[in-house]
Amino acid sequence: MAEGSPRGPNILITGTPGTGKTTLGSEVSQRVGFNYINVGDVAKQHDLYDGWDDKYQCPVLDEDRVCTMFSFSIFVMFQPFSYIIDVILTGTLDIVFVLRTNNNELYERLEKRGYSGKKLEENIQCEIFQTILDEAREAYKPQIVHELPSNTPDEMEDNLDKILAWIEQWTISH
Ligand code: DAT
Repeated sequence: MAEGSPRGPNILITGTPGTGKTTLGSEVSQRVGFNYINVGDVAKQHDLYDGWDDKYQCPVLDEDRVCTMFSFSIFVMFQPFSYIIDVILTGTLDIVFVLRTNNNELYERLEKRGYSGKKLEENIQCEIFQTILDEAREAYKPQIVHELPSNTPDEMEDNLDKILAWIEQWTISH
């Protein structure tokens, strides 16, 4: 973005692994030309970890270093493991979308991804107890947090349309 031009909105797409963040986030960014940042991938590349989470069997994100790294971003896509959403991006986010998927569907997607045993069960429990939605509502102003169903390709299309419409409105009003 050129210097002096207005910034684009910061959008967080979050949800339990397998709910469709990567698919939807890539699609949105392609359509509108925003930077697309998959926080999970960047954390992996730069080793932005601080320990290991036994429950979800994944690395724990080093939130301070992640925040430093993403302070420049105009489009943020967060790939949660257990640490989910308590990244201190609060001040910079304009909207948060939490993707939700039914248990059976999510189970199949995660199994296909190679999850099994405790890791699979814990992630399904995470979705059943709407952990990420609750954490999002606690971490951000509830009015900017929106729940989106993500069970079928049609729902993915609807979500894409909703996000694109929101971006258009945001752009008009800024
Ligand atoms: P995440 O980034 O949240 O881990 P993903 O985008 O990698 O999830 O999607 C996981 C798998 O599920 C992938 O094979 C695409 C599929 N998928 C995602 N959202 C979907 C939807 N709304 N309907 C059908 N399949 C979907």
